[in-house]
Amino acid sequence: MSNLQSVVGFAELAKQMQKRSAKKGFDFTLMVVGESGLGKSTMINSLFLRELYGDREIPKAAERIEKTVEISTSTLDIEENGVRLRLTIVDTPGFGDSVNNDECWQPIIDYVDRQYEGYLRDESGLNRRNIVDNRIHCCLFFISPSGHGLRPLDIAVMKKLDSKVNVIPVIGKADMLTKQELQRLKKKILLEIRENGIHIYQGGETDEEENQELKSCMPFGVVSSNQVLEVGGKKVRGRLYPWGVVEVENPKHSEFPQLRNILMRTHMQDLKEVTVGIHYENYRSGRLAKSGRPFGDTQAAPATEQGDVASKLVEKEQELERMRIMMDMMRQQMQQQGGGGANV
Ligand SMILES: Nc1nc2c(ncn2[C@@H]2O[C@H](COP(=O)(O)OP(=O)(O)OP(=O)(O)O)[C@@H](O)[C@H]2O)c(=O)[nH]1
Ligand SMILES: [Mg+2]
Repeated sequence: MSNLQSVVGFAELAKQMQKRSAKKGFDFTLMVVGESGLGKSTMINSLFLRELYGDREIPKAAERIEKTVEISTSTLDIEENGVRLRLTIVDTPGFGDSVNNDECWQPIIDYVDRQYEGYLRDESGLNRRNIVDNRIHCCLFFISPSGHGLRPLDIAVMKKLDSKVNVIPVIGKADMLTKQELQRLKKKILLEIRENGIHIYQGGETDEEENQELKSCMPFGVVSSNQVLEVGGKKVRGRLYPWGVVEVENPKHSEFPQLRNILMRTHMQDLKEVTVGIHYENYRSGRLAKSGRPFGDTQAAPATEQGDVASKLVEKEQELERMRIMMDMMRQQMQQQGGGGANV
C-alpha cells in the first residue's frame, strides 16, 4: 500500500505529455492592428521574422516595407530545445488615413470571425482530427505616440475587437517620446481604456510575478527597425540618430523584449486558453443561438427532413427483423439435415 504512490507515477504521465506536446509542437497566432504608419509591419519583419534570415543580410526587398494594403499572414516554424512552435502572424492594413473611416475595421472583424467559423465547421465535421486552427490568440493594438491618448477611432475599433480577441495595447515608435512622456501617455491611455469600458487582456492564472510584468508595462512602448547596426562591436537591430542608437532589443530602450517574453513565454498558454474558453465559446454560443444548428445554413432542419430520417430508421429495423427470421429458418433447416450446422 505504501508503495502504491510510486507505482502510480503521475510524474511519468506529465513527462509523456510534455514529450508528446514537444513533438507535436505548439501553435500561436498573433494579429497586429492599428492606425497606418505606426510600425506594425516593421515590427513583424524586423523581429519576429529575423529567424528566417539568421545571420545573413536581410534582402533589400524586406528592408523597404511598403504600406500594408491587405490582410496577409506569414508562418514561421521555430525550434527551441527540441520544442517546436509554429507562429502565424496576421498583418493588417492600417486605418485612419482615408477620408471616411466608418467601418474601416469591418474587414478585420470579419477576418477574426471567419477563423472562428472555419474552426466551428471543422469541429462539427468528420475530419476532426486534422483541424487547422487559425483562431487569433492575441491582437496587438498599435496606438500613436504623437497623440494625447486614444483617438476616437482607436476607441471604436478596440471596442469592436475586445469581445472577440485578447487585446494587448502597444504604443508604436516609442523612440519618439522621452521616458517621462511615455509614462504620461501610458497613464492617459489606461485611464481612457477604463473610462470607455474597453476590455484588454489582463493576464490569467499565471504566476503573480509574471502578471506584474504584464501590468507594469501595459501599454508596451515598442521600437522597431529593419536596420542592423554595429554597437560596441556587436551587431544589433536599431535606429540610428545623430546622438546615438536606439536598440530595439534593449529593454531600457524599447519594451519589445518584455512584450515578446509575455507572448512567447509567460502568457502564451493563457492567451490560448482565454481564446478557446471565452472568445471562441462566445462566438460558438452566439452562432448556435442564431441558427439552432452548429454550422451550415442558418435554417433549422425542416420538418419533412426529420420525418424522412424517422421513416428510414423504421425501414432499417424491419429489414433487420426479416434477416433475423431468415437466418433462424436456415439454422433449423441445417439442423434437420443432420449436419449440426455451423454456428450462425
Ligand atoms: N521612429 C520610428 N519609426 C518607425 C518605427 N517602426 C517603423 N518605423 C517607420 O515608420 C514607417 C511606417 O512603418 P510600417 O511598419 O510600414 O507601419 P505600418 O503600421 O505597418 O503601416 P500600414 O501598413 O500603413 O498600416 C516606416 O518608415 C518605418 O521605418 C519605430 O519604432 N520608430
Ligand atoms: Mg503595415
